[in-house]
Amino acid sequence: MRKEILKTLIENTDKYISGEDISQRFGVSRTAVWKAIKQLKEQGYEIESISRKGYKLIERSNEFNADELGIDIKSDHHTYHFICKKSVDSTSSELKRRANDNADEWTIVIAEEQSDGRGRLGRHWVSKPGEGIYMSLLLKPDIQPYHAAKITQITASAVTLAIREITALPALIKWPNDIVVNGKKVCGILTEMTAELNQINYVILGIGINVNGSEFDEEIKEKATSLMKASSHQIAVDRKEILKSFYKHFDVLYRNFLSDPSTQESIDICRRYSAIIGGNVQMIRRGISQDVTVIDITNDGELLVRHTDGSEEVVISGEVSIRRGDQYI
Ligand code: BTX
Repeated sequence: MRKEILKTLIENTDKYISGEDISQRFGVSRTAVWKAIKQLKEQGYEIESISRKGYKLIERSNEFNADELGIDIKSDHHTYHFICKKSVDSTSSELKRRANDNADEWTIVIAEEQSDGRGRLGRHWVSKPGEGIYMSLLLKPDIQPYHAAKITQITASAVTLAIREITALPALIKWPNDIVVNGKKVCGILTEMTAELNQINYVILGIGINVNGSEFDEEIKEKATSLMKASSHQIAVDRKEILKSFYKHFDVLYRNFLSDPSTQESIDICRRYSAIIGGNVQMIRRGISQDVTVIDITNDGELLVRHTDGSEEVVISGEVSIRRGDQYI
């Protein structure tokens, strides 16, 4: 009911809609309408109520709200199940608990902050309240496990396209799992999977995007930026617009991938917007740093590099970090 009323208010933004109209439309009492409006106000929606005129939505809540995301983000092919939290340890850990409890595919956990946001190889992801998108998505693809690495490339592609579409910032992909703007990291992707030999049980895609942060902790301030900080006008970016655009692109790329796992669509995007192809970088593997030239991303989403002795090597994503000089990239 609350979701339907919110939808009606959003569709009639800038207009008053009477309590009588709403109660007739949904066959509920005026008191039920009043209660739903009160709940929406508590969730941060600014709604004006004037007697004899009715209700008008003045401003949407800044926080993520599962009802609103469900109204704004839809697919013709599946139903998203949004779960929005004020605070969690990690959206990926929370989703894993739910996945082990049989959560549906396309369940999405989003939090305003994480107390224990996780990166790769046990690293930490700084997740300050309200400044970013901290989100995990549950997928159950019917594909061979060796194709799963491509899901990270699909995600990186969709995040990059969304950032470019909404902010016009020159976002680039730092293979395998980071998005950078002006050489600094704005997004990290953590892909986790549980699988049998020939079958994937589930994949949890964790995505962290720095959207509106302006100050970063000492440990990351040299390498991190946010979409707002990187833009010349320094105006806050609407996190929900980034999300909408991300799911629009992800839906298409992921569906094409499921119908043909050998598709090159997202690999081509990762090549086009690569931050490292053609560059000389340091590849750090198990604590050892090697100077290499990045030649290409292979059709399977691995990195093709040339060593200083001229030999070439295909590198898989799990094992390396990439740096350029003393810069992050
Ligand atoms: P990563 O291991 O490639 O990157 C982690 C490294 O990035 C850290 O060691 C630190 O140096 C740096 N870092 C930490 N926080 C930030 C930040 N906010 N901005 C820029 N750089 C940072 C990347 O791992 C994958 C991160 C995924 C995060 C998402 S958030 C939602 C989901 N839940 C969860 O616990 N993790 C994922």
